[in-house]
Amino acid sequence: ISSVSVILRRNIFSRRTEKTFNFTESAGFRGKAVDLDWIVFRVGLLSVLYSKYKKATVGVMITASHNPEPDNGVKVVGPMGEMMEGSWELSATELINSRDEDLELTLQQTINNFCIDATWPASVYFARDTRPSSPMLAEALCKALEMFHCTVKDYGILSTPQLHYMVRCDNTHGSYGVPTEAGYYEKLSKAFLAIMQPESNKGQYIASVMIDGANGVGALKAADISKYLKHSLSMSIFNDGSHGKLNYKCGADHVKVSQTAPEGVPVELAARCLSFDGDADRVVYYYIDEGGKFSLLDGDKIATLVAGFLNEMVVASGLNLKLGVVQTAYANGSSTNYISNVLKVPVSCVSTGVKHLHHRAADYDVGVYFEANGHGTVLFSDKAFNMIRKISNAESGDTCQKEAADKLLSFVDVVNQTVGDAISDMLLVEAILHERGWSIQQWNDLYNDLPNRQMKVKVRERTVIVTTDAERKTTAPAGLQDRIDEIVSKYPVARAFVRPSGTEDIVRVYAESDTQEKADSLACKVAQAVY
Ligand code: 16G
Ligand code: ZN
Repeated sequence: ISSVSVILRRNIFSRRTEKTFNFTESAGFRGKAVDLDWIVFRVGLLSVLYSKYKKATVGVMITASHNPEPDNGVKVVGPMGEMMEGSWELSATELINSRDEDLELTLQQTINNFCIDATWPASVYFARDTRPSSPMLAEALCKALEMFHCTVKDYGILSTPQLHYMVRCDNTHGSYGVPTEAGYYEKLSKAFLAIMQPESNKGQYIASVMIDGANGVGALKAADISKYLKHSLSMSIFNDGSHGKLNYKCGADHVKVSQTAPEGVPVELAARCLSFDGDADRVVYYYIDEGGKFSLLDGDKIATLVAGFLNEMVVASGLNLKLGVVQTAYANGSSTNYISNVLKVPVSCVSTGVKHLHHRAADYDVGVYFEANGHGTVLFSDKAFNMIRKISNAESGDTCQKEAADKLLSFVDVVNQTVGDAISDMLLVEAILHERGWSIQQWNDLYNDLPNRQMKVKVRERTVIVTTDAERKTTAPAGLQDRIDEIVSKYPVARAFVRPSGTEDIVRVYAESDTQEKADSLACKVAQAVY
Protein backbone atom coordinates (compact mmCIF):
# COMPACT_ATOMS: atom_id res chain seq x y z
CA ILE A 1 0.00 0.00 0.00
CA SER A 2 2.85 2.41 0.66
CA SER A 3 3.77 2.19 -3.01
CA VAL A 4 0.47 3.93 -3.73
CA SER A 5 1.92 7.10 -2.27
CA VAL A 6 5.07 6.75 -4.39
CA ILE A 7 2.92 6.72 -7.51
CA LEU A 8 0.91 9.63 -6.22
CA ARG A 9 4.03 11.59 -5.39
CA ARG A 10 5.04 11.19 -8.99
CA ASN A 11 1.77 12.94 -9.56
CA ILE A 12 0.53 10.57 -12.25
CA PHE A 13 -2.96 9.93 -11.02
CA SER A 14 -3.67 12.61 -8.46
CA ARG A 15 -7.21 13.68 -7.79
CA ARG A 16 -7.94 16.57 -10.09
CA THR A 17 -11.20 18.01 -8.89
CA GLU A 18 -13.09 18.73 -5.70
CA LYS A 19 -16.31 17.22 -7.08
CA THR A 20 -17.76 14.16 -5.33
CA PHE A 21 -18.27 11.00 -7.38
CA ASN A 22 -20.70 8.20 -6.69
CA PHE A 23 -19.66 4.67 -7.41
CA THR A 24 -22.78 2.56 -7.95
CA GLU A 25 -23.07 -1.19 -8.21
CA SER A 26 -25.02 -1.11 -11.44
CA ALA A 27 -23.21 1.53 -13.42
CA GLY A 28 -19.87 1.54 -11.55
CA PHE A 29 -18.55 4.93 -12.46
CA ARG A 30 -19.21 6.86 -15.65
CA GLY A 31 -18.16 10.26 -16.93
CA LYS A 32 -16.23 12.11 -19.61
CA ALA A 33 -13.30 9.87 -20.54
CA VAL A 34 -10.71 12.66 -20.31
CA ASP A 35 -11.39 13.01 -16.57
CA LEU A 36 -11.34 9.34 -15.72
CA ASP A 37 -7.77 8.02 -15.59
CA TRP A 38 -7.30 8.69 -11.88
CA ILE A 39 -10.71 7.22 -11.11
CA VAL A 40 -9.94 4.04 -13.04
CA PHE A 41 -6.61 3.88 -11.20
CA ARG A 42 -8.45 3.96 -7.88
CA VAL A 43 -10.99 1.38 -9.06
CA GLY A 44 -7.94 -0.77 -9.83
CA LEU A 45 -6.91 -0.48 -6.18
CA LEU A 46 -10.47 -1.27 -5.17
CA SER A 47 -10.61 -4.37 -7.36
CA VAL A 48 -7.46 -5.76 -5.76
CA LEU A 49 -9.00 -5.38 -2.31
CA TYR A 50 -12.26 -6.88 -3.54
CA SER A 51 -10.40 -9.89 -4.93
CA LYS A 52 -8.56 -10.37 -1.61
CA TYR A 53 -11.87 -10.04 0.22
CA LYS A 54 -13.60 -12.58 -2.02
CA LYS A 55 -10.48 -14.76 -2.18
CA ALA A 56 -11.26 -15.19 -5.86
CA THR A 57 -10.70 -13.68 -9.28
CA VAL A 58 -12.72 -10.51 -9.89
CA GLY A 59 -13.18 -8.48 -13.06
CA VAL A 60 -12.89 -4.87 -14.14
CA MET A 61 -14.69 -3.72 -17.29
CA ILE A 62 -13.90 -0.41 -18.96
CA THR A 63 -16.98 0.75 -20.83
CA ALA A 64 -19.81 3.28 -20.77
CA SER A 65 -22.25 0.94 -22.50
CA HIS A 66 -24.79 2.89 -24.59
CA ASN A 67 -23.49 6.34 -23.62
CA PRO A 68 -21.85 8.60 -26.24
CA GLU A 69 -18.35 7.90 -27.48
CA PRO A 70 -16.55 10.67 -25.50
CA ASP A 71 -17.83 9.10 -22.25
CA ASN A 72 -16.32 6.13 -20.55
CA GLY A 73 -16.74 4.19 -17.34
CA VAL A 74 -15.51 1.39 -15.14
CA LYS A 75 -17.25 -1.45 -13.33
CA VAL A 76 -16.19 -4.22 -10.96
CA VAL A 77 -17.41 -7.79 -11.56
CA GLY A 78 -17.77 -10.32 -8.73
CA PRO A 79 -16.45 -13.92 -8.77
CA MET A 80 -19.56 -15.55 -10.26
CA GLY A 81 -19.94 -12.80 -12.84
CA GLU A 82 -22.35 -10.86 -10.64
CA MET A 83 -22.25 -7.16 -9.78
CA MET A 84 -20.07 -5.96 -6.91
CA GLU A 85 -21.75 -6.36 -3.50
CA GLY A 86 -23.91 -3.44 -2.40
CA SER A 87 -22.05 -3.32 0.92
CA TRP A 88 -18.93 -2.19 -1.02
CA GLU A 89 -20.61 0.76 -2.69
CA LEU A 90 -19.85 3.10 0.19
CA SER A 91 -16.19 2.07 0.45
CA ALA A 92 -15.82 2.35 -3.30
CA THR A 93 -17.26 5.85 -3.20
CA GLU A 94 -14.98 6.82 -0.30
CA LEU A 95 -11.93 5.46 -2.05
CA ILE A 96 -12.69 7.38 -5.20
CA ASN A 97 -13.38 10.60 -3.36
CA SER A 98 -10.60 10.53 -0.79
CA ARG A 99 -7.93 13.22 -1.02
CA ASP A 100 -4.56 12.01 -2.35
CA GLU A 101 -2.92 12.34 1.04
CA ASP A 102 -5.68 10.21 2.62
CA LEU A 103 -5.73 7.48 0.00
CA GLU A 104 -3.42 5.10 1.86
CA LEU A 105 -5.44 5.54 5.01
CA THR A 106 -8.71 4.92 3.16
CA LEU A 107 -7.29 1.73 1.67
CA GLN A 108 -6.22 0.60 5.12
CA GLN A 109 -9.66 1.39 6.53
CA THR A 110 -11.29 -0.72 3.82
CA ILE A 111 -8.96 -3.59 4.69
CA ASN A 112 -9.92 -3.24 8.35
CA ASN A 113 -13.65 -2.78 7.76
CA PHE A 114 -13.95 -5.89 5.67
CA CYS A 115 -11.37 -7.91 7.68
CA ILE A 116 -9.39 -8.49 4.49
CA ASP A 117 -6.40 -10.80 4.54
CA ALA A 118 -3.97 -8.49 2.71
CA THR A 119 -1.57 -11.38 2.10
CA TRP A 120 -4.09 -13.26 -0.06
CA PRO A 121 -2.85 -13.18 -3.68
CA ALA A 122 -5.29 -11.07 -5.65
CA SER A 123 -6.39 -11.93 -9.18
CA VAL A 124 -8.00 -9.39 -11.51
CA TYR A 125 -9.19 -9.99 -15.09
CA PHE A 126 -10.00 -6.98 -17.17
CA ALA A 127 -11.23 -5.95 -20.59
CA ARG A 128 -12.38 -2.85 -22.44
CA ASP A 129 -14.85 -1.83 -25.12
CA THR A 130 -13.88 -0.20 -28.43
CA ARG A 131 -13.90 3.45 -27.29
CA PRO A 132 -10.80 5.39 -28.37
CA SER A 133 -10.23 6.35 -24.72
CA SER A 134 -10.34 2.78 -23.41
CA PRO A 135 -6.64 1.82 -23.98
CA MET A 136 -5.50 4.89 -22.02
CA LEU A 137 -7.82 3.93 -19.14
CA ALA A 138 -6.66 0.31 -19.28
CA GLU A 139 -3.11 1.62 -18.74
CA ALA A 140 -4.23 3.55 -15.68
CA LEU A 141 -5.83 0.37 -14.37
CA CYS A 142 -2.64 -1.62 -14.99
CA LYS A 143 -0.61 0.92 -13.02
CA ALA A 144 -2.78 0.16 -9.99
CA LEU A 145 -2.70 -3.61 -10.45
CA GLU A 146 1.07 -3.68 -10.98
CA MET A 147 1.65 -2.36 -7.49
CA PHE A 148 0.21 -5.43 -5.83
CA HIS A 149 1.94 -8.34 -7.59
CA CYS A 150 -1.45 -9.82 -8.31
CA THR A 151 -2.43 -12.14 -11.12
CA VAL A 152 -3.62 -9.96 -13.97
CA LYS A 153 -5.21 -11.01 -17.23
CA ASP A 154 -5.78 -8.39 -19.90
CA TYR A 155 -8.38 -9.66 -22.37
CA GLY A 156 -8.08 -6.59 -24.59
CA ILE A 157 -11.41 -5.85 -26.27
CA LEU A 158 -14.38 -7.90 -25.02
CA SER A 159 -18.10 -7.35 -24.65
CA THR A 160 -19.14 -6.74 -21.03
CA PRO A 161 -20.89 -10.14 -20.76
CA GLN A 162 -17.83 -11.90 -22.16
CA LEU A 163 -15.73 -10.52 -19.32
CA HIS A 164 -18.38 -11.63 -16.79
CA TYR A 165 -18.23 -15.09 -18.35
CA MET A 166 -14.40 -15.26 -18.12
CA VAL A 167 -14.43 -14.37 -14.43
CA ARG A 168 -17.04 -17.02 -13.64
CA CYS A 169 -15.23 -19.69 -15.67
CA ASP A 170 -12.03 -19.00 -13.79
CA ASN A 171 -13.67 -19.27 -10.37
CA THR A 172 -15.60 -22.41 -11.21
CA HIS A 173 -12.53 -24.27 -12.47
CA GLY A 174 -13.91 -25.13 -15.87
CA SER A 175 -17.36 -26.36 -14.83
CA TYR A 176 -18.98 -23.30 -16.40
CA GLY A 177 -16.67 -23.15 -19.42
CA VAL A 178 -13.16 -22.29 -20.55
CA PRO A 179 -12.13 -18.69 -19.77
CA THR A 180 -11.01 -17.79 -23.26
CA GLU A 181 -12.79 -16.15 -26.18
CA ALA A 182 -12.61 -19.39 -28.14
CA GLY A 183 -14.05 -21.21 -25.10
CA TYR A 184 -16.98 -18.80 -25.03
CA TYR A 185 -17.71 -19.14 -28.76
CA GLU A 186 -17.36 -22.92 -28.64
CA LYS A 187 -19.74 -23.35 -25.71
CA LEU A 188 -22.47 -21.15 -27.17
CA SER A 189 -22.15 -22.37 -30.74
CA LYS A 190 -22.04 -26.06 -29.83
CA ALA A 191 -25.30 -25.74 -27.90
CA PHE A 192 -26.87 -23.63 -30.65
CA LEU A 193 -25.89 -26.09 -33.40
CA ALA A 194 -27.37 -28.95 -31.38
CA ILE A 195 -30.74 -27.17 -31.39
CA MET A 196 -30.62 -25.94 -34.99
CA GLN A 197 -30.41 -29.41 -36.55
CA PRO A 198 -31.75 -29.11 -40.08
CA GLU A 199 -35.38 -30.17 -40.08
CA SER A 200 -37.70 -30.58 -43.02
CA ASN A 201 -40.29 -28.16 -41.71
CA LYS A 202 -39.17 -25.01 -39.94
CA GLY A 203 -42.42 -23.23 -40.76
CA GLN A 204 -41.96 -19.51 -41.34
CA TYR A 205 -38.52 -19.36 -39.73
CA ILE A 206 -35.64 -18.17 -41.92
CA ALA A 207 -32.19 -18.45 -40.35
CA SER A 208 -30.98 -14.99 -41.28
CA VAL A 209 -30.65 -11.74 -39.30
CA MET A 210 -29.49 -8.17 -39.87
CA ILE A 211 -27.43 -6.88 -36.95
CA ASP A 212 -26.84 -3.26 -35.94
CA GLY A 213 -23.58 -3.49 -33.95
CA ALA A 214 -23.93 0.09 -32.59
CA ASN A 215 -20.42 0.67 -34.01
CA GLY A 216 -19.12 -1.14 -30.97
CA VAL A 217 -17.64 -4.35 -29.68
CA GLY A 218 -20.77 -6.42 -30.42
CA ALA A 219 -20.19 -6.11 -34.17
CA LEU A 220 -16.67 -7.56 -33.84
CA LYS A 221 -17.75 -10.41 -31.58
CA ALA A 222 -20.78 -11.29 -33.71
CA ALA A 223 -18.42 -11.61 -36.68
CA ASP A 224 -16.19 -13.87 -34.56
CA ILE A 225 -18.95 -16.21 -33.44
CA SER A 226 -20.44 -16.42 -36.93
CA LYS A 227 -17.40 -18.51 -37.93
CA TYR A 228 -18.36 -21.07 -35.29
CA LEU A 229 -22.05 -21.10 -36.25
CA LYS A 230 -21.27 -22.37 -39.74
CA HIS A 231 -24.42 -22.11 -41.86
CA SER A 232 -26.91 -22.39 -39.01
CA LEU A 233 -27.46 -18.63 -38.89
CA SER A 234 -26.58 -16.09 -41.52
CA MET A 235 -25.69 -12.68 -40.08
CA SER A 236 -25.37 -9.43 -41.99
CA ILE A 237 -23.54 -7.05 -39.69
CA PHE A 238 -23.97 -3.28 -40.03
CA ASN A 239 -22.64 -0.39 -37.97
CA ASP A 240 -19.49 -2.39 -37.39
CA GLY A 241 -17.39 0.59 -36.36
CA SER A 242 -15.61 0.92 -39.68
CA HIS A 243 -17.02 4.41 -40.23
CA GLY A 244 -19.84 5.44 -37.88
CA LYS A 245 -19.57 6.70 -34.30
CA LEU A 246 -20.29 4.44 -31.34
CA ASN A 247 -23.99 4.51 -30.34
CA TYR A 248 -24.64 7.49 -32.61
CA LYS A 249 -28.16 7.22 -34.08
CA CYS A 250 -27.86 3.46 -33.70
CA GLY A 251 -27.72 0.75 -31.06
CA ALA A 252 -30.31 -0.82 -28.77
CA ASP A 253 -30.83 2.22 -26.55
CA HIS A 254 -31.38 4.58 -29.48
CA VAL A 255 -33.83 2.18 -31.13
CA LYS A 256 -35.75 1.51 -27.90
CA VAL A 257 -36.06 5.13 -26.83
CA SER A 258 -36.71 6.66 -30.28
CA GLN A 259 -38.83 3.68 -31.43
CA THR A 260 -37.31 3.99 -34.89
CA ALA A 261 -34.87 1.95 -36.96
CA PRO A 262 -31.19 2.89 -36.58
CA GLU A 263 -29.19 4.63 -39.27
CA GLY A 264 -26.82 2.45 -41.23
CA VAL A 265 -29.04 -0.64 -41.50
CA PRO A 266 -30.83 -1.16 -44.83
CA VAL A 267 -33.89 -2.61 -43.09
CA GLU A 268 -35.61 -4.88 -45.59
CA LEU A 269 -39.28 -5.75 -45.63
CA ALA A 270 -40.09 -8.34 -42.93
CA ALA A 271 -36.38 -9.04 -42.29
CA ARG A 272 -35.48 -9.86 -38.71
CA CYS A 273 -33.28 -6.98 -37.54
CA LEU A 274 -31.65 -6.48 -34.20
CA SER A 275 -29.59 -3.86 -32.40
CA PHE A 276 -26.92 -4.41 -29.76
CA ASP A 277 -25.80 -1.64 -27.43
CA GLY A 278 -22.24 -0.31 -27.20
CA ASP A 279 -20.89 -3.07 -24.93
CA ALA A 280 -23.22 -5.80 -26.24
CA ASP A 281 -25.12 -6.59 -23.06
CA ARG A 282 -28.50 -5.55 -24.52
CA VAL A 283 -30.41 -6.55 -27.60
CA VAL A 284 -33.73 -5.51 -29.17
CA TYR A 285 -35.39 -6.85 -32.34
CA TYR A 286 -37.50 -5.01 -34.93
CA TYR A 287 -38.90 -5.28 -38.44
CA ILE A 288 -40.86 -3.33 -41.02
CA ASP A 289 -44.11 -4.86 -42.29
CA GLU A 290 -45.82 -4.59 -45.69
CA GLY A 291 -47.53 -1.39 -44.65
CA GLY A 292 -44.13 0.14 -43.85
CA LYS A 293 -44.87 0.07 -40.13
CA PHE A 294 -41.88 -0.25 -37.78
CA SER A 295 -42.44 -2.73 -34.94
CA LEU A 296 -40.10 -3.07 -31.99
CA LEU A 297 -39.68 -6.31 -30.06
CA ASP A 298 -37.92 -5.22 -26.91
CA GLY A 299 -36.84 -6.98 -23.72
CA ASP A 300 -40.47 -7.65 -22.76
CA LYS A 301 -41.19 -9.43 -26.04
CA ILE A 302 -37.99 -11.46 -25.55
CA ALA A 303 -39.00 -12.35 -21.98
CA THR A 304 -42.43 -13.56 -23.09
CA LEU A 305 -41.00 -15.62 -25.95
CA VAL A 306 -38.38 -17.20 -23.71
CA ALA A 307 -40.66 -17.82 -20.72
CA GLY A 308 -43.43 -19.31 -22.87
CA PHE A 309 -41.05 -21.69 -24.58
CA LEU A 310 -39.02 -22.76 -21.55
CA ASN A 311 -42.21 -23.30 -19.57
CA GLU A 312 -43.47 -25.72 -22.21
CA MET A 313 -40.12 -27.52 -22.28
CA VAL A 314 -40.08 -27.90 -18.50
CA VAL A 315 -43.59 -29.40 -18.61
CA ALA A 316 -42.64 -31.64 -21.55
CA SER A 317 -39.66 -32.93 -19.54
CA GLY A 318 -42.11 -33.98 -16.84
CA LEU A 319 -40.40 -31.76 -14.29
CA ASN A 320 -41.99 -29.84 -11.51
CA LEU A 321 -39.88 -26.68 -11.56
CA LYS A 322 -40.86 -23.20 -10.49
CA LEU A 323 -40.44 -20.90 -13.50
CA GLY A 324 -41.00 -17.17 -13.16
CA VAL A 325 -40.40 -13.88 -14.93
CA VAL A 326 -38.90 -10.74 -13.38
CA GLN A 327 -39.60 -7.31 -14.86
CA THR A 328 -39.28 -3.64 -13.90
CA ALA A 329 -41.79 -0.77 -13.94
CA TYR A 330 -40.78 -0.13 -17.57
CA ALA A 331 -42.30 -3.44 -18.68
CA ASN A 332 -45.16 -2.86 -21.06
CA GLY A 333 -48.49 -3.47 -19.31
CA SER A 334 -49.54 -5.84 -22.11
CA SER A 335 -46.49 -8.04 -21.53
CA THR A 336 -47.25 -8.38 -17.84
CA ASN A 337 -50.85 -9.30 -18.66
CA TYR A 338 -49.77 -11.84 -21.23
CA ILE A 339 -47.29 -13.54 -18.89
CA SER A 340 -49.73 -13.83 -16.00
CA ASN A 341 -53.00 -14.43 -17.84
CA VAL A 342 -52.02 -16.33 -20.99
CA LEU A 343 -48.77 -18.06 -20.04
CA LYS A 344 -49.98 -18.40 -16.43
CA VAL A 345 -46.43 -17.85 -15.26
CA PRO A 346 -45.73 -15.85 -12.08
CA VAL A 347 -44.26 -12.41 -12.71
CA SER A 348 -42.62 -10.04 -10.25
CA CYS A 349 -41.66 -6.41 -10.54
CA VAL A 350 -38.44 -5.00 -9.03
CA SER A 351 -36.49 -1.73 -9.17
CA THR A 352 -34.44 -0.87 -12.25
CA GLY A 353 -30.93 -2.31 -12.42
CA VAL A 354 -29.55 -5.73 -13.15
CA LYS A 355 -28.73 -6.60 -9.56
CA HIS A 356 -32.40 -6.34 -8.53
CA LEU A 357 -33.63 -8.46 -11.41
CA HIS A 358 -30.87 -11.03 -11.09
CA HIS A 359 -31.41 -11.36 -7.36
CA ARG A 360 -35.16 -11.94 -7.68
CA ALA A 361 -34.75 -14.33 -10.63
CA ALA A 362 -32.56 -16.50 -8.41
CA ASP A 363 -35.68 -17.19 -6.26
CA TYR A 364 -37.05 -19.37 -9.07
CA ASP A 365 -35.79 -22.74 -10.31
CA VAL A 366 -35.81 -21.16 -13.75
CA GLY A 367 -35.82 -17.36 -13.53
CA VAL A 368 -36.28 -15.33 -16.71
CA TYR A 369 -35.43 -11.67 -16.27
CA PHE A 370 -35.44 -8.88 -18.83
CA GLU A 371 -35.55 -5.13 -18.66
CA ALA A 372 -37.63 -3.53 -21.41
CA ASN A 373 -34.39 -1.99 -22.72
CA GLY A 374 -33.22 -5.45 -23.81
CA HIS A 375 -30.95 -6.39 -20.92
CA GLY A 376 -31.67 -9.82 -19.50
CA THR A 377 -30.92 -13.49 -19.20
CA VAL A 378 -32.20 -16.75 -17.73
CA LEU A 379 -30.98 -18.30 -14.47
CA PHE A 380 -31.17 -22.06 -14.02
CA SER A 381 -30.72 -23.09 -10.39
CA ASP A 382 -28.44 -26.02 -9.55
CA LYS A 383 -31.56 -27.95 -8.61
CA ALA A 384 -33.16 -27.31 -12.00
CA PHE A 385 -29.96 -28.15 -13.86
CA ASN A 386 -29.50 -31.43 -11.97
CA MET A 387 -33.11 -32.47 -12.47
CA ILE A 388 -32.99 -31.77 -16.20
CA ARG A 389 -29.69 -33.63 -16.48
CA LYS A 390 -31.08 -36.61 -14.61
CA ILE A 391 -33.98 -37.04 -17.06
CA SER A 392 -31.64 -36.53 -19.99
CA ASN A 393 -29.17 -39.14 -18.71
CA ALA A 394 -31.77 -41.73 -17.65
CA GLU A 395 -31.27 -45.10 -19.35
CA SER A 396 -34.97 -45.82 -19.43
CA GLY A 397 -38.07 -43.65 -19.20
CA ASP A 398 -40.39 -41.66 -21.39
CA THR A 399 -38.61 -40.82 -24.67
CA CYS A 400 -40.56 -37.59 -25.18
CA GLN A 401 -39.53 -36.39 -21.74
CA LYS A 402 -35.94 -37.33 -22.43
CA GLU A 403 -35.97 -35.49 -25.75
CA ALA A 404 -37.33 -32.37 -24.09
CA ALA A 405 -34.70 -32.58 -21.34
CA ASP A 406 -31.90 -33.04 -23.90
CA LYS A 407 -33.07 -29.95 -25.69
CA LEU A 408 -33.38 -27.99 -22.46
CA LEU A 409 -29.75 -28.82 -21.65
CA SER A 410 -28.70 -27.26 -24.95
CA PHE A 411 -30.74 -24.19 -24.07
CA VAL A 412 -28.96 -23.96 -20.71
CA ASP A 413 -25.63 -23.80 -22.55
CA VAL A 414 -26.77 -21.20 -25.08
CA VAL A 415 -27.50 -18.82 -22.20
CA ASN A 416 -24.83 -16.67 -20.54
CA GLN A 417 -26.23 -16.85 -17.02
CA THR A 418 -23.81 -14.33 -15.54
CA VAL A 419 -25.52 -11.24 -16.99
CA GLY A 420 -27.49 -10.06 -20.04
CA ASP A 421 -25.58 -10.85 -23.22
CA ALA A 422 -26.66 -9.57 -26.65
CA ILE A 423 -24.99 -12.41 -28.56
CA SER A 424 -26.19 -15.19 -26.28
CA ASP A 425 -29.70 -13.69 -26.12
CA MET A 426 -29.79 -13.46 -29.90
CA LEU A 427 -28.92 -17.16 -30.18
CA LEU A 428 -31.56 -17.96 -27.57
CA VAL A 429 -34.26 -16.07 -29.47
CA GLU A 430 -33.18 -17.55 -32.82
CA ALA A 431 -33.21 -21.07 -31.39
CA ILE A 432 -36.72 -20.60 -30.00
CA LEU A 433 -38.07 -19.06 -33.22
CA HIS A 434 -36.53 -22.01 -35.07
CA GLU A 435 -38.18 -24.48 -32.70
CA ARG A 436 -41.50 -22.71 -33.09
CA GLY A 437 -41.13 -22.22 -36.83
CA TRP A 438 -42.10 -18.57 -36.41
CA SER A 439 -41.38 -15.42 -38.36
CA ILE A 440 -40.73 -12.22 -36.40
CA GLN A 441 -44.27 -11.10 -37.21
CA GLN A 442 -45.75 -14.28 -35.69
CA TRP A 443 -43.67 -13.67 -32.58
CA ASN A 444 -44.82 -10.04 -32.45
CA ASP A 445 -48.47 -11.07 -32.83
CA LEU A 446 -48.44 -12.90 -29.45
CA TYR A 447 -49.75 -9.69 -27.91
CA ASN A 448 -49.91 -5.99 -28.79
CA ASP A 449 -47.77 -3.56 -26.84
CA LEU A 450 -49.51 -0.58 -25.34
CA PRO A 451 -48.19 2.60 -27.00
CA ASN A 452 -45.68 4.20 -24.63
CA ARG A 453 -43.29 7.11 -24.31
CA GLN A 454 -40.16 7.78 -22.29
CA MET A 455 -38.89 11.28 -21.54
CA LYS A 456 -36.04 12.89 -19.67
CA VAL A 457 -36.56 15.89 -17.40
CA LYS A 458 -33.69 18.06 -16.22
CA VAL A 459 -34.27 19.21 -12.63
CA ARG A 460 -32.12 21.03 -10.12
CA GLU A 461 -31.79 18.09 -7.73
CA ARG A 462 -33.05 14.74 -8.94
CA THR A 463 -32.60 13.04 -5.59
CA VAL A 464 -35.57 14.94 -4.11
CA ILE A 465 -37.69 12.38 -5.95
CA VAL A 466 -38.05 9.30 -3.78
CA THR A 467 -39.81 6.20 -5.08
CA THR A 468 -41.45 3.11 -3.62
CA ASP A 469 -43.29 -0.01 -4.88
CA ALA A 470 -40.49 -0.98 -7.31
CA GLU A 471 -40.33 2.65 -8.50
CA ARG A 472 -43.96 2.70 -9.59
CA LYS A 473 -44.93 5.39 -7.05
CA THR A 474 -43.26 8.42 -5.49
CA THR A 475 -43.26 9.26 -1.77
CA ALA A 476 -41.49 12.61 -2.15
CA PRO A 477 -41.77 15.45 -2.91
CA ALA A 478 -45.10 15.71 -1.15
CA GLY A 479 -48.08 15.89 -3.48
CA LEU A 480 -46.30 14.68 -6.61
CA GLN A 481 -47.89 11.21 -6.60
CA ASP A 482 -51.39 12.69 -6.14
CA ARG A 483 -50.75 14.98 -9.06
CA ILE A 484 -49.55 12.05 -11.24
CA ASP A 485 -52.58 9.95 -10.21
CA GLU A 486 -54.89 12.78 -11.16
CA ILE A 487 -53.26 13.20 -14.60
CA VAL A 488 -53.24 9.44 -15.28
CA SER A 489 -56.93 9.12 -14.34
CA LYS A 490 -57.84 11.28 -17.34
CA TYR A 491 -56.36 8.76 -19.83
CA PRO A 492 -57.72 5.31 -20.79
CA VAL A 493 -55.72 2.15 -19.84
CA ALA A 494 -53.00 4.44 -18.67
CA ARG A 495 -50.01 4.12 -16.39
CA ALA A 496 -47.15 6.52 -15.68
CA PHE A 497 -44.26 6.86 -13.26
CA VAL A 498 -41.20 8.98 -12.65
CA ARG A 499 -37.84 8.01 -11.16
CA PRO A 500 -34.44 9.64 -10.77
CA SER A 501 -31.94 8.13 -13.21
CA GLY A 502 -29.10 6.15 -11.66
CA THR A 503 -26.74 6.90 -14.54
CA GLU A 504 -27.51 10.47 -15.64
CA ASP A 505 -28.31 13.71 -13.86
CA ILE A 506 -31.96 13.66 -14.93
CA VAL A 507 -35.40 12.35 -13.97
CA ARG A 508 -37.01 9.76 -16.25
CA VAL A 509 -40.70 9.72 -17.11
CA TYR A 510 -42.56 6.70 -18.49
CA ALA A 511 -46.14 6.72 -19.74
CA GLU A 512 -48.41 4.30 -21.58
CA SER A 513 -51.97 4.58 -22.88
CA ASP A 514 -54.18 3.19 -25.63
CA THR A 515 -52.83 5.37 -28.44
CA GLN A 516 -49.40 6.87 -29.17
CA GLU A 517 -50.84 10.39 -29.07
CA LYS A 518 -52.25 9.80 -25.61
CA ALA A 519 -49.05 8.15 -24.35
CA ASP A 520 -47.06 11.16 -25.65
CA SER A 521 -49.45 13.65 -24.15
CA LEU A 522 -49.53 11.80 -20.82
CA ALA A 523 -45.70 11.73 -20.68
CA CYS A 524 -45.58 15.48 -21.34
CA LYS A 525 -48.15 16.26 -18.63
CA VAL A 526 -46.34 14.12 -16.08
CA ALA A 527 -43.01 15.70 -17.06
CA GLN A 528 -44.54 19.12 -16.43
CA ALA A 529 -45.71 17.98 -13.01
CA VAL A 530 -42.13 17.00 -12.15
CA TYR A 531 -40.53 20.13 -13.49
C1 16G B 1 -27.67 0.63 -15.73
C2 16G B 1 -28.16 -0.76 -15.42
C3 16G B 1 -29.34 -1.12 -16.29
C4 16G B 1 -30.42 -0.10 -16.13
C5 16G B 1 -29.89 1.28 -16.39
C6 16G B 1 -30.92 2.29 -16.00
C7 16G B 1 -26.74 -2.57 -14.73
C8 16G B 1 -25.58 -3.44 -15.09
N1 16G B 1 -27.08 -1.69 -15.66
O1 16G B 1 -27.18 0.71 -17.03
O2 16G B 1 -29.80 -2.37 -15.87
O3 16G B 1 -31.47 -0.35 -17.01
O4 16G B 1 -28.75 1.50 -15.58
O5 16G B 1 -30.39 3.55 -16.17
O6 16G B 1 -27.32 -2.68 -13.67
P1 16G B 1 -31.08 4.79 -15.51
O7 16G B 1 -31.03 4.61 -14.01
O8 16G B 1 -30.28 5.95 -16.01
O9 16G B 1 -32.49 4.81 -16.02
ZN1 ZN C 1 -24.66 -2.04 -22.08
